[in-house]
Amino acid sequence: MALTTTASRLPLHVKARWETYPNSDVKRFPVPDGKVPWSMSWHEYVPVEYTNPKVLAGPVWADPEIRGPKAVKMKFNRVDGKINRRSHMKPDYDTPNGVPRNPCGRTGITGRGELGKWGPNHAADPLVTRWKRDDNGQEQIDPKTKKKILQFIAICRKDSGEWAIPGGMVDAGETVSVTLRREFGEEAMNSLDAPKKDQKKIEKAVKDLFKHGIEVYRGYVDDPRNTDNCWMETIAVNFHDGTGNSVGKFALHAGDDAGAVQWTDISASLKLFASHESFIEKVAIRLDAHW
Ligand code: RP5
Repeated sequence: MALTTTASRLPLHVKARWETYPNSDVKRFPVPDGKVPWSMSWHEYVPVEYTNPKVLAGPVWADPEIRGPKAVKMKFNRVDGKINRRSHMKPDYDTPNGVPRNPCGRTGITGRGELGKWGPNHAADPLVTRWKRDDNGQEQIDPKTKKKILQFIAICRKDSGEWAIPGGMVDAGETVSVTLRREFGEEAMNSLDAPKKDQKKIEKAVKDLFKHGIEVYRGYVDDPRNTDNCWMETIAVNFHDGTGNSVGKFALHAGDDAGAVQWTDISASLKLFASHESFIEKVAIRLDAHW
């Protein structure tokens, strides 16, 4: 079960307090569990300010500055033009001095780090599953729990080298269902181990499977890129190929280099990027699978 802060009942983030900020040498100001909630006063708190120069350079996916002489006003807690700045978990997150404050508490870093948007950065995570089968098509049972073993399509992230759900950011103006299909296509389909002539069949199988998703999670992600002023939120949706005759029958490259993709057995011993294990656990519970 996920830990929560006693003060807020929101999840207690852990990876968002990891000492070294991703892809940098920046060290976070250490935040002990008890000082995570903003409701705990802490005068000695001196977070480190950090925004990656590639974010400051102003690519299309990044916001402009909201502080200083070139400050641009944004509509937080609302849909702002094509950008959804509402939070799934806290509809009225605080914006002291016009700067959003992470509803899950202190992270030891201010600014945007690697993230483009102030406040919530919305993502979508497609959780594509099938039952594990032997060569005769027989479903595999875990000897201890006596429950069927699920597999999901995992990718190896190029940035951190960690295994993860093939999710991605919701682009400005995009619906979550489009993001789910696009990210799955970009990150997992390219590695399908299938001859060219089968690609059309695969595309159709994915299209059909993605018509019947079940949402398993909506809210905060304990992502190591989070800061005091911006954070990841996601909608995770399960697309289960129960018969194994749809996407489940296609082999994936089980490579061990960066950017690899593979069917991965689901169990409590999984170690994944951000809080992805907790989304997978929800799918295991939903399908009464081995965990
Ligand atoms: C996580 O980051 C989300 O759950 C999603 O999987 C991912 C989106 O970020 P990118 O993969 O686009 O970097 O917080």
